Amino acid sequence: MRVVLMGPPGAGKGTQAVVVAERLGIPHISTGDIFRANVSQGTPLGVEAKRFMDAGEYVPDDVTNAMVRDRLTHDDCAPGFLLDGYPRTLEQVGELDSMLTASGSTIDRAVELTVDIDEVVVRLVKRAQEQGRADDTEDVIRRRLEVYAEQTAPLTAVYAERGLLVQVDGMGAVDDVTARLLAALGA
Ligand code: B4P
Repeated sequence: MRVVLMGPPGAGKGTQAVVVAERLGIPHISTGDIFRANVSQGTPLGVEAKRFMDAGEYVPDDVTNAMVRDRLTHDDCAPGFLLDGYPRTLEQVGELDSMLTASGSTIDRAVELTVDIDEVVVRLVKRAQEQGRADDTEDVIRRRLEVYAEQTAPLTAVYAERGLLVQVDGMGAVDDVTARLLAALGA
C-alpha cells in the first residue's frame, strides 16, 4: 500500500505514521525526520535545510524531491510506503506522480489528519518545552501554519479529485486517532 499522510504542523503525522506504517508492514518515510538527521550530522543537505526549517519555511522543492526520489528506490519500498510530510507543494505532487509513473505504480490513499488550529499550537508549544526543537518557537510555529495554509492545504483538493482523499479526525487521544486511521485504511 502506498499512502500519503497530510495535515498541518502538529496534527500528529509523525506520531501516527510510526505506528500505522509498522502495522501495515511498510516503511515510514518522513521528510522532516530525514532533514533533521542531516542537520544533526552536519551534512551539506542538513546545512542547506536548516536555514529554511529554522525560519518555518519549506526546504526548496528541488532539494526535497531529489531526496525522496532517492529514498523511494530503496528495496524496502517495493511493497509500499507511508510518506509523512511529502508532498507539501503542487510541484512535489507532480514530482511524486512522475516517480511513481516511472515505476508503474500509484498512490492508493491520501489521508488528511484534521485538527483544530488552537490545539495544534498547544501541542507544538508543549513539544518546544519538552524537546526544544528549533522550529517550535511561537513565531516559527505561526509561520509554519501560514505556509501550510498557503502551499499545502490546497493539495487535499488534488487528491480528492482523484478519489483518493480520506479525512481522519486527529483530535483526542493518540490511540483513538490511530484506531480511526487504521480503520480508514482498511487495516
Ligand atoms: P515535519 O517534521 O513534518 O514537522 P511537523 O509538520 O511539525 O509534524 P510532526 O510530524 O513533527 O509533528 P506531529 O504532528 O506528529 O516538518 C518539519 C519541517 O521540515 C517543515 O517545517 C519544513 O521546513 C521541512 N520539510 C519537511 N517536509 C518537507 C517537504 N516535503 N517540503 C519542504 N520542506 C519540508 O506532532 C506534534 C506534537 O503533537 C508532538 O509533540 C506530539 O507528541 C503531539 N501530539 C501528536 N498527536 C497528539 C494527540 N492526539 N494529542 C496530543 N498531542 C499529540
